[in-house]
Amino acid sequence: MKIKIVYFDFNFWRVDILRLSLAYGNIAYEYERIPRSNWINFKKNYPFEQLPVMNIDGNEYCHTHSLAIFCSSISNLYDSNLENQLIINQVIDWANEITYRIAHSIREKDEEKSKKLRKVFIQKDLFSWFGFLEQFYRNNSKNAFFTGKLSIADITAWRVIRWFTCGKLDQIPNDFIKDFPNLYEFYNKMGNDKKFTNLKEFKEIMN
Ligand SMILES: N[C@@H](CCC(=O)N[C@@H](CS)C(=O)NCC(=O)O)C(=O)O
Repeated sequence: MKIKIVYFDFNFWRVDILRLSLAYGNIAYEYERIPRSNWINFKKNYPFEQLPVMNIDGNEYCHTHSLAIFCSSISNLYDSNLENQLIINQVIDWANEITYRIAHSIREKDEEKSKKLRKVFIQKDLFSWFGFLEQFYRNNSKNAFFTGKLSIADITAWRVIRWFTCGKLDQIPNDFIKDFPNLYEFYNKMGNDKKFTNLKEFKEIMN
């Protein structure tokens, strides 16, 4: 199978969970990065005019959740048990939900308006949506993983926590995750998995 992933020239959870999952499963892929500044010239070439896109044996596929299920299935990081599939899918949906909510402040070009939108996001959504995941993890996890063994759910939650704690999101303190002790512990444990941390994709994300 010939796989190519297309995304912008920056790291983001939507593409990174696909790459981390394939790499963890030792599955080779090509990676095409499109300069964000040039996107207007490329946008119309893609089925939903958004990235990430995956080209698999000459056919194009889109939407992070669908692509994550595909990548994790071939990497043995999805699950054949239907209840575990529901757990995994909800974590990916959570990642989409919190992304939609912070996106307003990221997309806003006017600096003052963007600051206000970020403040609203922090007051209204940041703590409640991380609180939802904390409770979800507490209710479902076993052996420190969402489904009892490493899956794309853990990779997704880890990558989104990394995004929110990397210090690049204005007004969000790096250590806010400490308010969610279960997620904080989960995040640190993922960083101790040598197979995971030795991936070149992991190193790129952490740099
Ligand atoms: N429904 C898509 C959303 C993807 C998305 O929002 N992609 C953003 C980058 S993270 C994008 O392509 N933005 C450029 C645009 O919409 O023109 C998915 O699940 O992957």
